[in-house]
Amino acid sequence: MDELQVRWLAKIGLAALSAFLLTQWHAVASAQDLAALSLDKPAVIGGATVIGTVTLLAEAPPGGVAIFLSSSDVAASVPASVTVQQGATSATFNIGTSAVWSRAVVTVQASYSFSDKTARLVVNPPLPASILDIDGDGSYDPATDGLLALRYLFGIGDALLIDEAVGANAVRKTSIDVTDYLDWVRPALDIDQNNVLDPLTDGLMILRYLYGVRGDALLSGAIGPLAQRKDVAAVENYLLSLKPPTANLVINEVNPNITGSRDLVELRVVSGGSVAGVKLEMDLISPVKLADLPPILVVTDDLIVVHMTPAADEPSELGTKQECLASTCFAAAWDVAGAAVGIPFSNRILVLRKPGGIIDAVPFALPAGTTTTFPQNLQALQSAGLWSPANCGGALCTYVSTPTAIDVSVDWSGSSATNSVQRKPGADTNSKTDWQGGGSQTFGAPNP
Ligand SMILES: [Ca+2]
Ligand SMILES: [Ca+2]
Ligand SMILES: [Ca+2]
Ligand SMILES: [Ca+2]
Repeated sequence: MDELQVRWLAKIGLAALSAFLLTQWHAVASAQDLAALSLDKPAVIGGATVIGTVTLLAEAPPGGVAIFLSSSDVAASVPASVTVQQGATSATFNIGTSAVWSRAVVTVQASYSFSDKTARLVVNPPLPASILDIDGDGSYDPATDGLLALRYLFGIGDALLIDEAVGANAVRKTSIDVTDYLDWVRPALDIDQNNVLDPLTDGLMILRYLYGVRGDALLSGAIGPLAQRKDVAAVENYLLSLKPPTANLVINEVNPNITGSRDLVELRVVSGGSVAGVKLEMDLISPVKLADLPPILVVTDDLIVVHMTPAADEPSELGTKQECLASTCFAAAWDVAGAAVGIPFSNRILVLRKPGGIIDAVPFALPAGTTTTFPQNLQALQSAGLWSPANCGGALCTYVSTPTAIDVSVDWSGSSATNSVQRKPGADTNSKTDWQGGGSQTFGAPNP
């Protein structure tokens, strides 16, 4: 009973005191009774069921005890209450989860009288493509990704988990982010498929594979009891599936001129693989990030459409091309949510980049464009050997050179609310002749 309650009691007088004490007796006694709320797993892929357990400090009194439940997020649903039966100290309940497009961190709460307990549950999207890129920097590295996986399998968490083991461009930098990620992909780390996650078998093979060890040496002494995946070919194929190569892509269609900065960029897959770690940027000098591609696996001729300034119902598709149901998404293409910026309809270079290099880059210009930073950006692209011609008549390309910086760039003046500039099918000479301008846009479909 706190000071406020004492003062309040003094006001209402003794007549009410006995009634108050009767109701409070139970509450005060039971306030200590809710000992714990626990979940059978800390993370699931949306759609799975989690079992929660509430535990009392003492046996439930006659009539049992109703524990009220709540969830902070629609991704996880709990019953309104769960009853601990008379004489029991605990009860379990099911937590249903739903499919999500991005990670949802949910707080599940159990309340009994004045006592609350909470538990953290992470509801994840489908498994990512590049599972062994643990730190999410777009590359597979034994000294970072391999070490993180091994430490995790040894049960190491917190600061020791990530100590000197995340790459410079890591997306997952903190121990919480890395642990959440490994909890998510955990089922895939059972390399020898014996239903046991073991650092000295599964972890060792992951580390060896990332160090380039192949053949019998990959498996030597590292297959657990009752393993179902235990021959060299099966283990190598499985590990390869967790470590797909980075896909090769080209910028395929652009419209920088759509109302509300809802500009679109289409990418075409030249050779399949993962696009995790691939970024779409604008300009080489002082680049502006337009999009981080999600960790999906793509195949040759797949199309990816990046939506700038995406609406809430245009999330990046992570599992299938049909996840986005908005009328502005494309059923036959991967829709990707870009940054909340438009692409200025001026002179710009669009750049597709992966860790360690540029995948594709295209300079776009208007016949009378005067963007001051454009010539230097074009010169940087040419000097990197990524655009032809490599210069303008033997000199640096400027607005007054012959030809001009605009002459050697793709003319995107035909872009309008409905028209776009498009790569000619199959053309990839890194020059303006690869492109055609001003036709009706064909986002999410092959270019004509
Ligand atoms: Ca990595
Ligand atoms: Ca195993
Ligand atoms: Ca789609
Ligand atoms: Ca197209």
